Amino acid sequence: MDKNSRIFIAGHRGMVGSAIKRKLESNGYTNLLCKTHNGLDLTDQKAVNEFFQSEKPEYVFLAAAKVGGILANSTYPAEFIYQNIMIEANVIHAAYTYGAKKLLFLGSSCIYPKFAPQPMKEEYLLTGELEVTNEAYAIAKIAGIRLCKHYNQQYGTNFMSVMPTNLYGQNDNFDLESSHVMPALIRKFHEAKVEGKPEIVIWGTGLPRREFLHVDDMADACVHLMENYDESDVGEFVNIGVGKDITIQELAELIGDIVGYEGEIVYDTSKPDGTPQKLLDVSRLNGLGWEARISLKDGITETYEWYKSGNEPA
Ligand code: GFB
Repeated sequence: MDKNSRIFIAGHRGMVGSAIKRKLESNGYTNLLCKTHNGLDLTDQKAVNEFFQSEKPEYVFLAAAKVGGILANSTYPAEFIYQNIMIEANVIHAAYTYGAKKLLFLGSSCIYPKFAPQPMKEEYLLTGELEVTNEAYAIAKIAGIRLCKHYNQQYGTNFMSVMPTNLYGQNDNFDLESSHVMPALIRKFHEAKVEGKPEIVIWGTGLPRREFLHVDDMADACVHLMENYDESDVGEFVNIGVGKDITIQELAELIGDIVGYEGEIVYDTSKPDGTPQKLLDVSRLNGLGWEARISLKDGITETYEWYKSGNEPA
């Protein structure tokens, strides 16, 4: 990528897209193409084609997606499968049609089988049943990965896919119904502390294990891959994570310490646990010269400060 290459960040207002934008800007890229949802509806094929025809992006970061936590995924499966499939199909096909040089598609670690051996290697994809709470989203993301693979195979495109673990950081969604566990717990602990509540409620048993990657590390990895590698180097896709996980209970205790909450933690076992463990094998990524730098404690502290400062999404 040259510093003045035309780079399209699909989803630049989301948590991941905004972090990629910050990273590209700090690396000196000057020609970033960004469109708000009102300016360009990525589920509208005609609009996407017109955008690609007029702007001819050379590099595409496909970070736009309908995302959410365990409750949103299981409550609105039709929206998750429809919107994600439409966005992926439209953007990937337009990138091919209008000759993008390279595209980076973001998958998700939840697309591996529910009971995949841990840590999960790239080759475990499609070797078993999916987790029911996010099956719709997972099917859509698998479709995106296979779109890239088959366009490369048939048309000789250079479309890479990456498989991030659970992400967190600034511009995350802190809505308690639709968010992931990290922002939900930061908010719950903060409000409980401010309001002097004697206990806070965590969903599920607290026993599931999750791996958390700060979104600035994620953006750094995406830009590193885009700058230095082609699809033939990464294989079908590459995991992006830290290679370490913790239980939801340990996460809650860590957030409680950072926030300074001294009340009790109780577990609402009527809420789903989801996949028992999600831990990525990151050896392929390490072999491509990248590893995560931001510790969980530092990342949560920074995210909590951002949350408290009342920042609006970029
Ligand atoms: O982050 P999360 O919503 O999604 O939940 P997944 C992770 C774990 O935290 C589950 C528990 O075991 C939840 O039951 N948990 C505890 C909570 N308290 C809370 C809370 O207040 N809010 C939330 N949200 N969870 C998602 C997928 O799975 O991961 C998506 O549904 C996506 O498709 C995303 O892949 C990365 O890690 O279970």
